[in-house]
Amino acid sequence: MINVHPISGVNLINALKENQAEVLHEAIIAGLSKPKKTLPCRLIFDLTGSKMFEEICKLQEYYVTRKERHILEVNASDIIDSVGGEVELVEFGSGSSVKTRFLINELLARQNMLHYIPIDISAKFLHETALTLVQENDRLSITAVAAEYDDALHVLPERSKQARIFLFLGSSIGQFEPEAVIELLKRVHQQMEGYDSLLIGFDLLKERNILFDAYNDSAGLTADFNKNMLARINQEFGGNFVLDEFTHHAPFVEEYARIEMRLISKCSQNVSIDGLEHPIHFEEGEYIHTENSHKYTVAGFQALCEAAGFTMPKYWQDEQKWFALCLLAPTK
Ligand code: AVI
Repeated sequence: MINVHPISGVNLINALKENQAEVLHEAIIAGLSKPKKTLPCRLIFDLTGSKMFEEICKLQEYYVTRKERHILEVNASDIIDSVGGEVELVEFGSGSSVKTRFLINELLARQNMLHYIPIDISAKFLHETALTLVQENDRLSITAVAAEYDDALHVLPERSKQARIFLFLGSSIGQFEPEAVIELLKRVHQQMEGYDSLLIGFDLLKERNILFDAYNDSAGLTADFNKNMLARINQEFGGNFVLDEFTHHAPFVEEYARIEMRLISKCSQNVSIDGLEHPIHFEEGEYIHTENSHKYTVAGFQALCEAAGFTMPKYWQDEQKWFALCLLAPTK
């Protein structure tokens, strides 16, 4: 079901499924019923989770946002030069759009108006952000799309004559397993014209202790963010998780080159959720795998992009080579 309604200069397209809660409920039960328990990572970004993540982004240990912001700040002009011409921006997983502002400002210095199309699953957060952005700049027109990435691809507003820059910032691509990255990029490719481009921020492999500290911060914000998934199950799906009976742990798993977010049961316990015939049993030490964050070399990421039909004419890194932003062009 798609609703389009303008609120204070922002067009909103809501393509979130009406039975979203039901689908999520089923995915939660399916994941927790597996021998190796998992939770769907989209559970992490409700309004509370999105706001918690904003706080994580300010942490010294969580370098991801800082590095990417720096790359964008220093290279915004070069990035836009590399694209050329008047464009509109489509951003997947836009969150607070803080870093996107560097590109927005650069574009508005070159063109009169900019159509910005942020896509996010947290509808409330998306709307709040879009309203703030249009209030900040009257040469910006926004169509905010509340949707999962794949659904968004089918409800994007009709294009103008301008080229489009599609954006995946903040290492949001890192949540997907490499094969899923290829498939997702192929689907984005199908929606692209030869003159469009794709800009992706991805996190680079680095010393393991730096990676570990970024996802196991000393203030415990990432732990609270991870446990927010359990709190949501309690509030929205009639769960009775005791949050203190779980410990957050996010190791770097060499085999998959990724950080795995986990919640480890501190004791042997049972947890019930509405709709479950029997409670779910946890052994002491057993964990729920809640999220992945894949790390790459530039060459490794480039190989995935090429497999999806793109070339990588250019990329930018910070001085320490901790994070990279790459520009992709579709091969037609
Ligand atoms: C949203 N995503 C890019 C974050 C990351 O770094 O993979 C999620 C995150 N999880 C814990 N900290 C941050």
